Amino acid sequence: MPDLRDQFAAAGQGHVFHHWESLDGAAQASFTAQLEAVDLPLVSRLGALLADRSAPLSPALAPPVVFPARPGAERQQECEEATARGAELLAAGKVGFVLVAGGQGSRLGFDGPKGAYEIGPVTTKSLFEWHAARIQAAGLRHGFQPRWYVMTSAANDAQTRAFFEANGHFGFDPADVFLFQQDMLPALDAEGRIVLAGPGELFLAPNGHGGTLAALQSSGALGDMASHGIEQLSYFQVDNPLGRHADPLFIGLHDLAGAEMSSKVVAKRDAAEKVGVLGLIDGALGCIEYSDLSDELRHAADGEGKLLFNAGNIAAHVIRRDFVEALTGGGDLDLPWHIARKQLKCVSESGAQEERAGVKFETFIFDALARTTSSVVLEVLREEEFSPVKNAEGSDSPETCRASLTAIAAAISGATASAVELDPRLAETAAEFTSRPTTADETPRGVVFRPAEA
Ligand code: UD2
Repeated sequence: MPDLRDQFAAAGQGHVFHHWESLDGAAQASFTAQLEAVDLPLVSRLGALLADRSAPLSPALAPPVVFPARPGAERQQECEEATARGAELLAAGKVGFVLVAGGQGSRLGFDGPKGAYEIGPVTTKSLFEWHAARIQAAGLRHGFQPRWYVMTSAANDAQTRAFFEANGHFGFDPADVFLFQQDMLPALDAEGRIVLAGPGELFLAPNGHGGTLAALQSSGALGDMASHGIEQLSYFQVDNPLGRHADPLFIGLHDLAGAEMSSKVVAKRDAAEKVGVLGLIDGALGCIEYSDLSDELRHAADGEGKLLFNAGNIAAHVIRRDFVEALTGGGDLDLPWHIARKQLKCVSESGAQEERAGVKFETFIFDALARTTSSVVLEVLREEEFSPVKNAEGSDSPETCRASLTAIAAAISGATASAVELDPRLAETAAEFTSRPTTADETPRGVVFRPAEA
């Protein structure tokens, strides 16, 4: 123990041992394990970021080149070639599926991993199950056995594993599901001191979805992909059940462009919508956070009167495996750190519970876009591909998401109930759907269609 105490004291973090003597043996052991996992040099660098009072830079911002959602006739051939290429990569099993689900989803107010949230408009299908079905649908359509990589964090790993077990891995062979954990980081107070959640417990938070890259490497997921011949990663977030994770056009455009990392975007609802937009930041592709766009740029219009910064980031990417290998191979990924200021529930030096202003640190996956030499930005239609569950009520809530799922299912099936659900495995194979008799579910809430094999 003296070693660990000395190391923390030397880093100006000796206060974490304040309650040490009050802990019993088991508590001391678990606290020691937490402390040993802390990267003290990194904590010092993060503390220095807080101390840096220099004025923020004002980079030059410009809109990106976007491949339109409704391409004109002059692009038909390109679309056909790309779609064929994407389908070929899928059929050859060269695409792996990466779901990021390590976040805490606190805005939804749901106690449990967000993926366990039941989102089916008619059934109790969870977000996890929805994603699973979408991936399986791709396997059915293109004739391959998909591998699914799911990122959790210490905040929800055990619960997520239990949920997968309890639900029979949603029809996946467990050997085809690779769960891995991102790293956690200690939160700091305004002076850069590590915050304690309890007398023998650090206040830890997931290190942001940028942590996916390092975690793919350290968990062995990248190696697993290589051994299965996977060359491209289809990356997506847990909160959007509309995501088309095996979109041949997107995968094909990305591959034919020789892109390292590509992105899907939707047109912003209006200037006020609080989403990040893809854009050029001092000439490098990235995501411009809502709060970083001045009022003037937020409302600026192009020649056709459309918003100039209109490429709303839906956080769906295709990423080349060897790009992730190159970024993580040197051991220091060095994505920029983003600071989130929060009120943290913690324990004071006197041992009392209190709320204190603190800071969490995260890196973001889209900052890797700046490292690409080639990247495709594909616009897709919001009503077809983006209706996330973020808030308990209002916009981007379970209610709006179920309405979106219903609208899609109703359009495909012709059903007119207020809640309609179409199993994604069937939606992806719509051609078969039209030739198969539909069965109405008994449930009074609505109508549900299932494929014969589901
Ligand atoms: C994200 C984007 C925003 C927009 C929106 C689209 C950021 C900062 N903003 O907003 O620009 O594209 O999504 O829906 O990303 N996650 C982890 N580990 C973490 C943090 C997050 O796995 O440490 C996962 C999380 O489980 C979820 C996804 O990343 O699947 C998005 O996280 P979020 O809810 O914090 O992102 P949000 O909605 O603020």
